[in-house]
Amino acid sequence: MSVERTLAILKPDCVRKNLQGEILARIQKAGFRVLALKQTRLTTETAGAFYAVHKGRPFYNGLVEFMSSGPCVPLALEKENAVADFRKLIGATDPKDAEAGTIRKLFADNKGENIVHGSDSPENGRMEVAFFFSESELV
Ligand code: DAT
Ligand code: MG
Repeated sequence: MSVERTLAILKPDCVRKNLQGEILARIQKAGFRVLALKQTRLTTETAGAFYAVHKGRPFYNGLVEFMSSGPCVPLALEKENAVADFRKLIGATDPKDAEAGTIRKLFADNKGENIVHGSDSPENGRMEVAFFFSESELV
């Protein structure tokens, strides 16, 4: 296993529910190092660009609207096997399908508003980290 970077985003529903600290504590307890974090607000343009891979899907417009509906907290994380381990920590996209004890199972309302983003491959992890943070901010 190699050390990887992954991008997490505490989504606008997480911030609205004031769960940032609770979720960050779970991420840290699971052994992830935080290289960078900030609070920001995506516009429809930046949210659309971040999720460009889903353009054309029926849920795309709703996803862009939701992700730009309020502040979010992107985090650059590092750990051995970070991408797969983070996906395991957060659980399936739809909280109904997520395993017991996962972040989405515990805190998410539905498939569209599911508390947290996690990159799906090491390559996307690097690209998504770079979407939010410059190399000099990763410390
Ligand atoms: P994940 O976030 O688990 O990687 P994804 O990449 O397939 O899932 O989709 C990105 C986000 O889009 C997901 O977190 C929530 C939203 N989404 C995906 N499928 C959806 C659906 N069928 N209905 C509503 N929202 C959906
Ligand atoms: Mg995805």
